[in-house]
Amino acid sequence: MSRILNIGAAQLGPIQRSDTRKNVVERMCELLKQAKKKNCDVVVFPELCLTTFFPRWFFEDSSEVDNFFETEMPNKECKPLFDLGQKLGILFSFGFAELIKVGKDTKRFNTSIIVNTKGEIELKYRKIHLPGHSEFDEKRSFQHLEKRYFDIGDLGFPVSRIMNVNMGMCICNDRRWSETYRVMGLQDVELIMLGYNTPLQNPPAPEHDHLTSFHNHLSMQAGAYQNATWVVGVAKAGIEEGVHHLGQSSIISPSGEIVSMATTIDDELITASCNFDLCRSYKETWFNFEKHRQPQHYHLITDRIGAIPPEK
Ligand code: ING
Repeated sequence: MSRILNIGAAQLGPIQRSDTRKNVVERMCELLKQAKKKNCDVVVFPELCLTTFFPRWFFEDSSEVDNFFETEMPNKECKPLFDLGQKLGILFSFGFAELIKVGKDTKRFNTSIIVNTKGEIELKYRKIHLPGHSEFDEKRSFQHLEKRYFDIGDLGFPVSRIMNVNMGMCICNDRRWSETYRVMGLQDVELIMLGYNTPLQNPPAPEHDHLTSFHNHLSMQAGAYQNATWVVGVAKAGIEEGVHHLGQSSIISPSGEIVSMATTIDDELITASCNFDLCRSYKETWFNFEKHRQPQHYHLITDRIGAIPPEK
């Protein structure tokens, strides 16, 4: 009996600074209802999907930026989403800015959670690869201050068996780093759920801008194929506060093929019937890690941070 789940990628269009969490959650609930009509078992929402992508702005002190963070989850604003997921029997993941107190310290994370059909948080991930910069950069037409506002994730890349499938998460820039997928691949992951907020322009390298879409899919398709896992990448898309964000949310099979893709830059649900036994033929042949990997030659990957060129 094949292990098949109907997966929904619930892309969100832009969230403006004036949009409230209440009306964003209403949009997310509408997508969950559409997912139910399509018999979805699982729905993936984008990164930081309760507010506008605030790292595009510089805030001198944390009192202003903390308004974009959640200090508890679930909370009053998100309760309708948790309740609806439970009512519809849909497991879902979504990203939000998480603020926690650790003794006298405050920690801020770019976080994603999986909520099960009992409304419980089944798995949590905190973004490890934080792109951008930490100080105001006057050369940029918009900022990307994730290194200023978030701490590096402290939970690793956990994989858990949920609904008889090995599930893991990552967030946005994580998808560009092969280590992200391989650490989960070494835990036999079969479904990686990720959200992204990706501006079409990267001010430090405008010569890359025409390849934003290609690099988005290249990264996720390679990660899926090289680790024999399904990958669901979901955008917060469209023009947010004047910044154009990539759409093209996709569901990608362990073969690396895109089996479903969004065609708008607005709220849009795409779905696919995902057979998780498809992973096996890759895990037992090309990517039988136990049989083919030679970690005794891979030390540089963990021993070294930056590249060191050869002496000659
Ligand atoms: N966004 C981007 C990403 O990796 C980025 C980082 C910033 C890309 C600017 C291009 C331009 O898709 C996040 N949130 O990691």
